[in-house]
Amino acid sequence: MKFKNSIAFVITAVTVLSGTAQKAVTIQSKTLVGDNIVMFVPTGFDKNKTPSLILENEPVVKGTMPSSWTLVPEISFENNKASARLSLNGEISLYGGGEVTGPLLRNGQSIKLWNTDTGAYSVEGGKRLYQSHPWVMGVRKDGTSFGVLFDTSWKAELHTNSDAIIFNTEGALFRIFIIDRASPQEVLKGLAELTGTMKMPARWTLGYHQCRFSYDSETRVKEIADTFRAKKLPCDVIWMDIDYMDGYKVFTFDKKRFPNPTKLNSYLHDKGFKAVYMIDPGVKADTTYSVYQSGSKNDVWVKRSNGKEYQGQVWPGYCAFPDYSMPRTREWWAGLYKNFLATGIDGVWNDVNEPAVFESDIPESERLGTMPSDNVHRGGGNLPEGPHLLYHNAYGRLMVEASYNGITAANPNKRPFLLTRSNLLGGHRYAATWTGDNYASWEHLKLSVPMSITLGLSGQPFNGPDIGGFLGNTSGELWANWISFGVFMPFARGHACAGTNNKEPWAYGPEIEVSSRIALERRYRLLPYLYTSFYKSSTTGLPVMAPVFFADTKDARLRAEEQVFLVGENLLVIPAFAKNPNLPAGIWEKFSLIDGDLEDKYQATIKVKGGSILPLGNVIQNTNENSFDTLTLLVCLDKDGKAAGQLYIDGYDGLEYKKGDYGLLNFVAQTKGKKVIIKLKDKSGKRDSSKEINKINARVLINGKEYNATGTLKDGVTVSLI
Ligand code: NBV
Repeated sequence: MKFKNSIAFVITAVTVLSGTAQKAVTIQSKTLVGDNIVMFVPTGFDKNKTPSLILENEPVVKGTMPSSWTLVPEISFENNKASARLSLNGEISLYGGGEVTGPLLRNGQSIKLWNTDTGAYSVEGGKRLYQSHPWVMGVRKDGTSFGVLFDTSWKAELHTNSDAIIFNTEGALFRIFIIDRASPQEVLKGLAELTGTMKMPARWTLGYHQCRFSYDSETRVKEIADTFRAKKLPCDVIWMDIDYMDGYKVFTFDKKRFPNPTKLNSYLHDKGFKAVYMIDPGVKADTTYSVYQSGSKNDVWVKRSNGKEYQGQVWPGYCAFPDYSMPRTREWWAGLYKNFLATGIDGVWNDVNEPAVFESDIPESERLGTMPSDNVHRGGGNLPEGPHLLYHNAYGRLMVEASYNGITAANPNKRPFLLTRSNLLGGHRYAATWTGDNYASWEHLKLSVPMSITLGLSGQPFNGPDIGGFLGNTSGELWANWISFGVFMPFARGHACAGTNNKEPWAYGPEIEVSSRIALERRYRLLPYLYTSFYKSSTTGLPVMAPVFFADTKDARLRAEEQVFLVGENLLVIPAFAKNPNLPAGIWEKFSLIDGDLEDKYQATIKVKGGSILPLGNVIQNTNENSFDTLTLLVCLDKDGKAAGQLYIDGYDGLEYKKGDYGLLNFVAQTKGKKVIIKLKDKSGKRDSSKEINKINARVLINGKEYNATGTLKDGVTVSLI
């Protein structure tokens, strides 16, 4: 009963401090903080009780709420718990809530915001997962849209009912931001104005990633890497799970199985791979271990309510947990990455940072899977001291901020890559994410599509599932189906749990290997378009993987469609499993990316939108290779015989692009009689793209037929339709 008592203690303590409970709370200010963004501040709001861990910057008040504004929340406070309610009028499709199971269309759903280690999404029927996104987006019948951001990390529940959005917390009053704009896309841009955009990732992070919990020696890692190259299966990254550590102690290497990480990393680099290594938050409470020693010296650990150091059991045994709410902890933690990354590590994976705690010392019925809610986080800087109940949902988010700073400081001229399991709305500024421990089942294969779309609609564009399913054994058929659409998702990584069958693309026999190769080659062909979509996302906040209703926000048929998805605006992906999906109206031409892809039963059908031009590269084995000795422009004309498209190129890593070393190329196509003329219309950025791109192959798609011609970047291409 340890936990229940401590909760009771927190509640009683807070009640006594704040006096009598009250119900409806007046709104002290309703101000305009952006283009059609209103901030609602309840009377009694205190940022020392509810700091913002979500916004990128403190909003600047630009005026008062417009008189025509209709979306005003009701706020209440009872028993020291703040809640908000926004009434809904008319038919509204609801989306968002971040990492959720269940349908894309969120009407009639309830979720809990309490970050949880939930293998196979089994905790409370999948109602609480690893991350918290207190955010809902509504789309009206006419396609206009609004978004509501509840700016709090206190433990909460979100109900998206038919008549109201209800957000009940277990903590102090919080601010609410409402955006009301002409379309869901504009609302998501508004969300990014509040929470920031994803930083442009290095191009290698968009390649295929191979991972497994139990690549448990450098010999095995090399074997995996060598097999990719021998079999000509494109791949950019090999991942090191906790197996590389010495007794699961973070920032250490097992001396026998991973004796020389520098050598292993350069072996991988020589073969065109990058190496990503896991770092967990729990630090083994062992006085002979340098990380524990330095952490203790700097007094960085989360405390019990009685002031003692909190210790909980995780992989290495009893661990202390860094209190990332303290600036000095974040600084100390960031500093740990320097020597670690100096071994040639390219990216970092922060896992189990809900934080998950085994609690094997507590009777099973009372286990919460995390630390006690009355543990103390001491804060500092602009963060107050607060209980775990306040900081739990921000634990992963503050950890990745510290990790991000460490990675950036260690390699200031590279773009940091960090993957996290736990996070909070706004945490996309620091880390990409994956959807945790899914199961190798058809149900989870299908679910991975709405899950990833919803993350994108909640401000986290860089995400994807464990392709193939993490837990349980995966059949060849399931794998081939999953990888065939998984390669079109923003983050494409195959992963598997220890003790399950092998899940590499070749593990299921020759037939599935052929299909896997086609799928991977398709991703690499598409990289220029994908990279350009990431660029757009990083500058606007729009998702990379979008729901199909984004193609026509007024088309009611598309609002609940969750089997198919868009990549950027112009590519439609219809996974092989999709049954009678609702597809957007207008011109969409099916096309082939790789010889044999249209005949392969596992592959997703892909279509390009009328009026657009997709830039495609060559099939390469990894992103170090030249994608553009010929640039392919896939042209799908609109009803007027025109098309336009963009290609973004830069140094693919590093920060020179911020100083203008990039090229944003605008291509246009126009029909003249029986000819289509494709040319570079204009270009922004200082990069001399003609050095990278010379030859152009244009493929024009009209009514299921294809017409080709080649030309140059300078002169363009003329394609004859005869
Ligand atoms: O580090 C092992 C795993 C990892 O492979 C997985 O992706 C994480 O979600 N990790 C969880 C720890 C627990 C696995 C049962």
